[in-house]
Amino acid sequence: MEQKNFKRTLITTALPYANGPVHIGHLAGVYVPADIYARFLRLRGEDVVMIGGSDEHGVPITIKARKEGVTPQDIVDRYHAIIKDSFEELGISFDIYSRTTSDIHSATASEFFRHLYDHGQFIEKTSMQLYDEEAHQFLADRYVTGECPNCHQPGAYGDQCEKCGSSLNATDLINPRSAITGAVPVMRETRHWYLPLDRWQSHLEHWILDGHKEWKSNVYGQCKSWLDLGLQPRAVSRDLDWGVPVPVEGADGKVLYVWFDAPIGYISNTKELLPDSWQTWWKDPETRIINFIGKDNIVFHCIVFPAMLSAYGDGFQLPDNVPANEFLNLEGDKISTSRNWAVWLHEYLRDFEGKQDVLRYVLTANAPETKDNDFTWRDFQARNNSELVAILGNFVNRAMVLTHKYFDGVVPPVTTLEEVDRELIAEIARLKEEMTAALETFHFREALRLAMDMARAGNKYLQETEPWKVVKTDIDRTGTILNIALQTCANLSIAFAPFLPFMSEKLLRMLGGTTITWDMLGCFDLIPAGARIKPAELLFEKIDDDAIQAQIDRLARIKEENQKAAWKPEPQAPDLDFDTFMKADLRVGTVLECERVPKADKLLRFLIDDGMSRRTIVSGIAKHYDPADLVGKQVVFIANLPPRRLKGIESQGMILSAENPDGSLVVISPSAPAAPGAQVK
Ligand code: B3M
Ligand code: ZN
Repeated sequence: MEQKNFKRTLITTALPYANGPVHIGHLAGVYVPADIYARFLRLRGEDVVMIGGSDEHGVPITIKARKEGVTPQDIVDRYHAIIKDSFEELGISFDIYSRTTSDIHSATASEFFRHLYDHGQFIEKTSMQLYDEEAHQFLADRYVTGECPNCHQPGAYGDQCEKCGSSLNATDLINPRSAITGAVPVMRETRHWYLPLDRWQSHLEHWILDGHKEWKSNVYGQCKSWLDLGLQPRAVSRDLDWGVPVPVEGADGKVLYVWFDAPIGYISNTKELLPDSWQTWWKDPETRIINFIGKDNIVFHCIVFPAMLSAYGDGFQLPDNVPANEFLNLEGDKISTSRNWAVWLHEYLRDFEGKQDVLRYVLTANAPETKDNDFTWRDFQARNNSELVAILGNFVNRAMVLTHKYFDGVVPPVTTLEEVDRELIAEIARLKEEMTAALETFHFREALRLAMDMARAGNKYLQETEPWKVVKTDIDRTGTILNIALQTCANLSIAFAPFLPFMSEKLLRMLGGTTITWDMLGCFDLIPAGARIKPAELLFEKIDDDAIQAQIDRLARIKEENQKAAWKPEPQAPDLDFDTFMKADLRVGTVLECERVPKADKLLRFLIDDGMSRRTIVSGIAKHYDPADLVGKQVVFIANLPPRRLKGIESQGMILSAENPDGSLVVISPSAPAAPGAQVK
């Protein structure tokens, strides 16, 4: 766009694994920015296709299927439908959203492999790989976990460490374990096809390091460190029964590695959409290809897939840019599908019906463009209430309501422009320039802020011109002010169209408009004088505390469940000699009295019948019991500890209790009545 003249743009979006629904992390990282860009280019009248689809192969799918006792096809059918529907409802404007279990995809991926195979673009190698003898299966990728050899994080996957982001081979893991059975794998020989990335080293270096210095620094930096390390051959097949079969004699039981077939999905889906012209979108040098991805996908899109395309030849174009975002966290913690720590899109759409644009707004305003960012429900509420409602919604509402009030809903003409009017017009023209530059360079967060600045400028304009006062003395001037305000509303419907498509369309309809283009932005003759505007409806409504609290409570419940699930008993203490243990005098006692210790919120004072006499014991379990409930109960206590003073009370022993994963304490009691003073043996 800057240097070269392109005729069309092919936008691809990373294909989400169909092993779960999509969440706000996916949206903020890939789909919302891609959609903004696609909508922006379409508004400029450019020729665009936006390609999406589900990634339905790979180990995340088969693991999920095994866990649920269903087939991988069942899993992908379920999640593909949820993902596709929720994207559509959010207004992600794919030209096609297909899937990698389609026939056209198997045929395309298969042909791609075969072409590389026939042209000597692979090497075949026999190597030792991890094998699970209980499951009778080789363990590749996510089927094996272990300690990361780079950052030493436990639980790294066989293909990637999620902690440090490094891409791994299963055999690199320290202390590997099978994710299927937990077994310690053995080594077994197997034969695979490798793409010799080393052959493409200088080609890729030239293309990226010399040719694409304009890429985002996170993307360029990751590529550079990969290239600096020196590229190695990578296996592109796996011993699995779920995937596209390796189309070579004698390759039974072997499928294409998911990261080999998935990016070919971009091609298959283009073919499915445009059977006759797909090649133009992939092979014409005047096509510009943009891959929107998350940061964990950089190496596959910048190194592996370009090497595959180059190895294929036949005119396949490499991407012009690969805008990858960083990660979005949720309330301070990493989003995780397996820990259910996410805001799921389909659930959001159910809980916040009709508020698609609010989510799109918040995810863009807070997008992790240059560093990881945090989504919080309080921020979501604040951005809705104090930005969408109070700035954008408020301005449009004032302009429209005043027009109805003073001019019966008919757009008044402009008589003479004053300085303040010209300033607003100039301000909007300036903001347009800046927005355009930001959008062209994938700075969507900045572009959205500039769009909101237009609404701010509109509010300031009404504040300064005060049409509600002017109307008492000068109806012509009032008309001019409201004309300018309404033209500003029309400008807002254009400026926000890439970001908030539902709002934009509604606003345009209210103003009586029909079509918009990016060129029209900055014009002040968008709605003709004399035209009639529709009644003013609210564009946004306040989100109240209850709705937000319900979401915060849901997350708190999930956190608690996760803590419980992750709980493990303390490791066993070092050995104790028998004689020492025998010195401890453990007894049963009956609780005669129990009450709270004043000014000590943790302590209870017990009076215990210990068979010989009565003793006082102070115990730190006040948070877990109502003292009245303990009277009459039997407890176990250590009788021969030296007395201790707690809050001025002498405690003559220690009551035993057990600590649960959630920190709650339960008192240990005999399972049937025992004589007070009976020794515990
Ligand atoms: N499914 C990984 C991911 O969801 C993978 C992307 C494929 S893009 C061709 O992060
Ligand atoms: Zn690591």
